[in-house]
Amino acid sequence: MTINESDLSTGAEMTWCPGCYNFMLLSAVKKAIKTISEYKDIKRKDFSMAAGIGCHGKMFDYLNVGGVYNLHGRVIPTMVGTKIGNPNLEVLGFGGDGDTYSEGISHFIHASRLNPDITMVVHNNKVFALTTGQATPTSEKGFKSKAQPEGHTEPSLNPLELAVANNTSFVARTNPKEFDRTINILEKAMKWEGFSYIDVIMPCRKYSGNMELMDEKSYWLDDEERTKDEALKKAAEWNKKDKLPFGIFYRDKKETMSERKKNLSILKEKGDGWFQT
Ligand SMILES: Cc1ncc(C[n+]2csc(CCOP(=O)(O)OP(=O)(O)O)c2C)c(N)n1
Ligand SMILES: [Mg+2]
Repeated sequence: MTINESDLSTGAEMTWCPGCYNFMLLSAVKKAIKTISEYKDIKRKDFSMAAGIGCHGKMFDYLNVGGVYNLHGRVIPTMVGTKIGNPNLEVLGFGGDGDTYSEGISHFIHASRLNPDITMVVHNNKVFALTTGQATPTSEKGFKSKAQPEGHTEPSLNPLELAVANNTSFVARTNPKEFDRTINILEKAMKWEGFSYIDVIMPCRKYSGNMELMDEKSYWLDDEERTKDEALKKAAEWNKKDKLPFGIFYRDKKETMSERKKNLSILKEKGDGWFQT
């Protein structure tokens, strides 16, 4: 039985600001889930999500999929635990840039090494939005906020460069305004076996400042495979005045966490999901 998009709505009152990019991302995620449920012949109960704390975390309130609403920064370990507990689940995570690249950065680094078959979506508005606009690791140097009235003094973290350098299995960037492309990237990430990471650039309408300018400098990468060096060069185009690449930067097909663990004698003895018993 296929999933209807209406089945994926909780009916909860939406409290995102009018025009927030999260509306488009939520809608793209629903479409991708529907496609993947048909492609993999799985049901709504076969999806599991983890969400962080912040505006992005409200995905948990609005997307009718089971899972865990986490502590700030702990989306990835929850997804990893979910996958270990039940390797058959299609595990999705929604984190913020503050959530993933600040408090959760160690989990992000280790996920690339562990390579669990999960899909991590980072709502990167370059700001702690829910707590009213403080700088995060991806905020640009000079970014002004109530907490940094003279401008942020620190340089920005380049998350895609970190991900590629760390051999993350699937690395992509999208913009929810490019709706069809976003759906396509989400679907490819969910089909990918391994740690799929998508950085979703999405200016917060209230606190991100001049991030809207990204529309003028955006361009899309072709679908070709890239070597690590080529992907690193593309990832290095970050905070450049005149260009910002989008699309799939890097794919590295390598052994997943489940594939490595399947040879453990305890799993051979007790089968998948032995943690549940
Ligand atoms: C452990 C912990 N640290 C800090 C907070 C405070 N806090 C709640 S939401 C938030 C901002 C989240 O920013 P981000 O992850 O970028 O998400 P956004 O709101 O921008 O989507 C912070 C710092 C918290 N709730 N828990
Ligand atoms: Mg944020």
